[in-house]
Amino acid sequence: MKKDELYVDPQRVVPDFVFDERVAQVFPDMINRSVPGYATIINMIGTLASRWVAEGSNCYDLGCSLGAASMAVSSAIPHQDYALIAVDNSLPMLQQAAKLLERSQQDSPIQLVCSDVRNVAIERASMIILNFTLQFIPAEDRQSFLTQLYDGMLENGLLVLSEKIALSNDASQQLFTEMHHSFKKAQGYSDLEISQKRSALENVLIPETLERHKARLQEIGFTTVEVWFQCFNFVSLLAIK
Ligand code: GEK
Repeated sequence: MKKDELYVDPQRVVPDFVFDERVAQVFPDMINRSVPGYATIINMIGTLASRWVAEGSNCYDLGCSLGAASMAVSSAIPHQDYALIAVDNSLPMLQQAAKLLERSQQDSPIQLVCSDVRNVAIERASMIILNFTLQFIPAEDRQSFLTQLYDGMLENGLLVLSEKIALSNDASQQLFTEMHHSFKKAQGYSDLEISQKRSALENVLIPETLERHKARLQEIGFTTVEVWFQCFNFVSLLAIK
């Protein structure tokens, strides 16, 4: 696995973050060292899939990056009678995902699709995974996008929504930001790398509060909405139709 050193050198102007070829090359290292609990979340997505992905249904991994969640799903499901549609709008990320899939030699029904997740027709979905993707969708589109997902889900279908969150209490926001930075330092990132990455993401990754996420999912119609994972300002929710 190639090490993420994208922000090691000082940059006069830090451009907005994009999922380009350079990011695709180092992505597994980047996300594991940036998102506390990422490996656990990926594992548990497999566990959730083994309960939810019904025969004859579709499972969607939206914003799939290199396909880690899709691979966890396909390893966890005992039958082959489902379609797994993994979507990302970054071609370099998908090309890297295709290489990894080929190498893994998994006999799985994963279809890689290069598209904006907002343009995907969702049908007969028993499970939809949004693992740290919604945060990159413009805030004004989130309600209609999630409604579109809800409409394409089967009764009792599962949405897994993982997000970096903002905290409405300023002291808590400060505390969790500091704890996240401590986590990144412990993972070997320098203060300069942390601050340059933060600037790069500032206009690109827009976090919302947990209360906002929960209220919106309930408003759309999901019957059960629960946090199943949290580490500092990183959460994963499950929402059942
Ligand atoms: C994982 N889920 O490893 N349409 C399609 N893809 C998008 C869009 C969009 N509008 N916006 C962003 N992306 C993965 C990790 S990473 C999270 C997800 C992170 C894609 C983007 O290209 C990237 O691959 C992914 O969403 C977000 O389980 O890097 O913090």
